[in-house]
Amino acid sequence: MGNTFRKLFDSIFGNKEMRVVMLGLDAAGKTTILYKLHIGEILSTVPTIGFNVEKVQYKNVEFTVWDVGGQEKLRPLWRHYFNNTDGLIYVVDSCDRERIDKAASEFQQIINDPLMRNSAILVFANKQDMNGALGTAEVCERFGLFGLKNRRWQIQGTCAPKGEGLYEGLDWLATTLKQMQAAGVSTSVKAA
Ligand SMILES: Nc1nc2c(ncn2[C@@H]2O[C@H](COP(=O)(O)OP(=O)(O)OP(=O)(O)O)[C@@H](O)[C@H]2O)c(=O)[nH]1
Ligand SMILES: [Mg+2]
Repeated sequence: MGNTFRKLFDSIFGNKEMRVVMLGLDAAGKTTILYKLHIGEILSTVPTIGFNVEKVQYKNVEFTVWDVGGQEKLRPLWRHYFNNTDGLIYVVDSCDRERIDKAASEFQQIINDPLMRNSAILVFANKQDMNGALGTAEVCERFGLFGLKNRRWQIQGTCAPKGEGLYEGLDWLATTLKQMQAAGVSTSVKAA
């Protein structure tokens, strides 16, 4: 479809394209989530060096999801993915109690970046199937989510290999981004 026709088609049928960046510390479960959403299968993953990107269609929204490697040496590269991003999916290993504060400080740094100031924020408290996982209320508290001002955010408990919670999260993201855009709120910021 040509670009102009595609835009007209999308405006009639309410289709939207959204750019989403998925971040979180290494081994949080990002790549597992991306492939569960994209092909519905459990794949074994290797640590991501660089990024994976896939399109995920859900409820009239075509999400382009960028899954970026979370190892410490790769984190300085995250900001290169912030430009023009509508939504952040931040994935937390809810069992990794030792690194929960590190996960929280990296999260705060992302959402306070000027390029991310308008993006909707979805936190996946992943690995809920494991004994000792922090619950969503505790992750909320450790992440300071209740104190966020003028931000649209949601937290969702997930178990990525089983797909549990993933579509509930995407549902929220699709609805929220559509509402924000319908209200004339821009969800992304373009780098100057
Ligand atoms: N038990 C359990 N294991 C999970 C879950 N999600 C992911 N895993 C496992 O956690 C490990 C790391 O998952 P990845 O998806 O590779 O993690 P990642 O966030 O992409 O890591 P980087 O690419 O290094 O940033 C894999 O062995 C997954 O099978 C979950 O919900 N429960
Ligand atoms: Mg990965």
